Amino acid sequence: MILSGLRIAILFSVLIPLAAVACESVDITNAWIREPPPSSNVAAGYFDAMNIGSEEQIITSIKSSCCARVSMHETSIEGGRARMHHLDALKLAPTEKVNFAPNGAHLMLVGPVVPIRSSEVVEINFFCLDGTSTPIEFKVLRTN
Ligand SMILES: [Cu+2]
Repeated sequence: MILSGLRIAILFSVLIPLAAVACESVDITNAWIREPPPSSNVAAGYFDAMNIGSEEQIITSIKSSCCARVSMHETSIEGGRARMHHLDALKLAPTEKVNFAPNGAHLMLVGPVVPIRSSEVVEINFFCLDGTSTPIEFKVLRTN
């Protein structure tokens, strides 16, 4: 009996922070930035996001001291050409997973003020609609 009570207490201690801090119920994994050419003023970041909570979550902005500007972009093919569009927000239904991946949606990092070179780590903050945020470490990877 004592043991099962303890188990319940542990369970609640795990679940309550997720419910209380909304952005923490967005699980961000595989966060990485493609190392840009040395002369480039832009870089692209990628990640997988999953809503592990029970309510819809909306990522409303992404900020980092790494760069002058960070925004979410999606890519579409129009007339055989890839075009980027600004994404105002990213909505995630419960259990929904989205992938920001090469040739698709990505983070656009403009005007880096820190070196975005392979083996560096760049911290990027995800902000949710309720004002909470979660910091994510993006690894810079060389792909060529
Ligand atoms: Cu872009």
